[in-house]
Amino acid sequence: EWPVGQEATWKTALKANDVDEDDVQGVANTIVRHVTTSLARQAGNMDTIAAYQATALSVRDQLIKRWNETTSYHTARAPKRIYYFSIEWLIGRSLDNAVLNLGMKNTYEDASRKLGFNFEDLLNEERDAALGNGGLGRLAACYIDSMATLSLPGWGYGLRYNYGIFKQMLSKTGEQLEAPDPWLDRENPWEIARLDVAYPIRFYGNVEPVANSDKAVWSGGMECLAVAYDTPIPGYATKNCANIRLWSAKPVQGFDLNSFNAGNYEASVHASSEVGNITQVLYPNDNMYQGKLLRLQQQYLWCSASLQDILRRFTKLELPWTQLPDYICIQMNDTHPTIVIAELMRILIDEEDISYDQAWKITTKVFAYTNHTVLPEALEKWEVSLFEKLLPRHLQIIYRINHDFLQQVAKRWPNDNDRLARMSIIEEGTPKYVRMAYLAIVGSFKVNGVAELHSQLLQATIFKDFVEFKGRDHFTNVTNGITPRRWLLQCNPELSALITHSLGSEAWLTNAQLLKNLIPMAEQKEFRKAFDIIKQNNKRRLAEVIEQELGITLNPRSVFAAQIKRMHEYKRQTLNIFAIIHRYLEIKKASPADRKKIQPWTFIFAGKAAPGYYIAKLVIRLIVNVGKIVNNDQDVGDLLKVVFIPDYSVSIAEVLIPAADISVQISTAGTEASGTSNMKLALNGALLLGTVDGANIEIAEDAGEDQCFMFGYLNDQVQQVRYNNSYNPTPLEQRSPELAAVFKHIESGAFGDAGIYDSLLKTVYEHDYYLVSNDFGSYLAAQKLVDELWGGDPEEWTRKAIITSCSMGDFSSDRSVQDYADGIWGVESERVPDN
Ligand code: TH1
Repeated sequence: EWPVGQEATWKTALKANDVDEDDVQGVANTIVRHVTTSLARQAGNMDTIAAYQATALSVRDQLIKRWNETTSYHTARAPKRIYYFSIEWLIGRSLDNAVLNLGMKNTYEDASRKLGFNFEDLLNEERDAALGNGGLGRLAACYIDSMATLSLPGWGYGLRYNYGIFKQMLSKTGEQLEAPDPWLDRENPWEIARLDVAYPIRFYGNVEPVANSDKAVWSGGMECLAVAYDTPIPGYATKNCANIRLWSAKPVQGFDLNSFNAGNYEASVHASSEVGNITQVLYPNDNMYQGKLLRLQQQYLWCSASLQDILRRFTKLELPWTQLPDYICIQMNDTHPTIVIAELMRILIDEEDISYDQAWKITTKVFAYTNHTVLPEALEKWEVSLFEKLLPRHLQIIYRINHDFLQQVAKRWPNDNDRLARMSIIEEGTPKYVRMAYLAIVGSFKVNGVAELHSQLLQATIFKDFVEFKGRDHFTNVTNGITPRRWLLQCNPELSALITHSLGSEAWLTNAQLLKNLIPMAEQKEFRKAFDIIKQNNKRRLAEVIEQELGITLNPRSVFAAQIKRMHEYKRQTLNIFAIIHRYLEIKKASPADRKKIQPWTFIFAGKAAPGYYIAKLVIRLIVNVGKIVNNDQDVGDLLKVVFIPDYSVSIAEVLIPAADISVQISTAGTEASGTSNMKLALNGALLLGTVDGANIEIAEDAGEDQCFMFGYLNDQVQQVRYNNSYNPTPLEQRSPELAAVFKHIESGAFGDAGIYDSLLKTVYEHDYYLVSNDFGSYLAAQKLVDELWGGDPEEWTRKAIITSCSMGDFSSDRSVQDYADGIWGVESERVPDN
């Protein structure tokens, strides 16, 4: 391996660069070396930003070492690999997570103290990597953490947006303002630019058929390059390190040489601007599809580059193409990467000379598809004309796939034209559309939903025809999960220490089922007290941040109820804010003596609205303005506070979640596919106040319904109620007199000029598609039960919180990822030996 005769020098050098996990001076040495070399500063001359950067670079060295060992081990072993394709990666910060997963947190704390810094301060200098909107992007981040921790041979693939999710600010009148998120303005120590790993990507152009074959030649149009940037992801308690490879678009040539030579400098740079746009910015829609050309360009660049990269790795094995499915599996995180199916077909047919039929056999054994939503407005449908312009060859292939597929359908159901129209990958009409979910189902060997109810719903509703055609086995469920490393160990160090102490080991961090061994501790007063103190400390920590940032003083003895998620009608932040106004009116009505019996609540909201989502933005405005009135009302005092925390992020979630007493999960039944903040909050001991929807159902099952406050119409009643709301409407006064009173109060101008919320109220007055009025009464009733427990039996509350937290083992993303590995991917652990 080594240059002949130089082995000793190499080995000595490698050894000299090694730092033991507990070698404080050694770690300090590497930090100082980065200050004086990488950062080019005089030793000692550094502020906290520089100290953070040098520390991050030191940690990065550790990661790269493991990354190298993992890659060469996997190359030598050549196992089947799993590739997780996600258009969003909502990673957040990496420093704390990395040192914890490396088992070096103490060492780094000591080293920074010895260099004159407080490690906690350094952590706060890091910017979030916010390349995602919400649950879907954060799920990918949790899954790659689990893939690394389970030592699975797997990589993530995505896009390196120059701008992540926008920064949210609030105007004086409570309106959401958006600013760009220039997260790369400071150098990103967590990425490794691989300027040598670049693939050509074509857009537009022409297709020429090749006579007597399935092949075609696609040429012309616009070419650019996709360049790789790697983010190493360390596993916990393993040397394995996974990778997220993100692509950045770059012009094939920086400028046009001809114009440059002709002295036309401006024209020479100009040509590349369309290419430069492609990976500029993340689309800020969650659960909402917008058929924009630039988005399709993003999807194709990402998929084509990733696939070329994967196939290059496979071809080094010098195996026949028929063995591709034995060596690779590609998991599609929603339909965003579905074009990769047509891309694999194109490469196999046009570039590798494989027949169409053979290519299809191979292709349909490689892909699996995860669906994350049943909301019709979120399902991707590309206009055929746009598709044809940008990706003409792919459209041809999709037509062929559809043709063969419909022929099979027609064979099974002769003369059923309705069925053919329903199932066609091409939606006929003006305009015509490509239905990406259908293409994903037809091109995959497995389709899954993300919680039990959601998976059942998929099979019973939007994919029913496909279940009949493909068979039950084509569809399955993998309930979502969250990584206990970030969502307990990192964000709640005190509770983690209590758990480790009580279990006598850290094994729960890789085997979350062990948490249930602590359930009996809920009966012990001492343990309850310890648990309670930790919750109080976390609440105080949050209250301090809110006091500092927003100038609102909170009562840490009040119920902290958190609804923290994207703003969306189906998630019903409306239900919550209307109930808050109701509570406010009750407090105002009560006599001073009666007020003493009212339980104090703090309602905490955080979440962004898509910039074009008018109603969601109005809800933010209402929440903020209700807060302004309520928080400053002398009659109310400590009994009610309403806080909207701007610019919700992974880092903010890490402070909010450990401080919550109540987890507000109140989507209309059947609308929230899974939810994942419900899992994070429960793991940190918040009681579930929720509807019978998504993963709430499984959380309540595991924690025990006694621990939860469930309410609202069930999924199977929603259709009927919705129908009645539209076609046999009753006045709001009858559906819910309490809500009618709340609306009256809003309309009186109590929270800003009369009229500003009219269009929001109208959605309820009229169709009330999300059943806000229908569920209002039972939501109030559920809150009343919360009041009784909080005021009546605090010990019992803590008991329930402990039981909830310790029952969440099933919601570790390790369990989810293991389910995928066993049930779908067919990949096994390949652990780098410890030596
Ligand atoms: C979310 C779902 O709404 C949520 O219920 C689920 O827990 C989460 O995915 C993870 O599975 C979704 N996010 C998106 C984002 C886009 C399109 C569809 C969905 S569904 C852009």
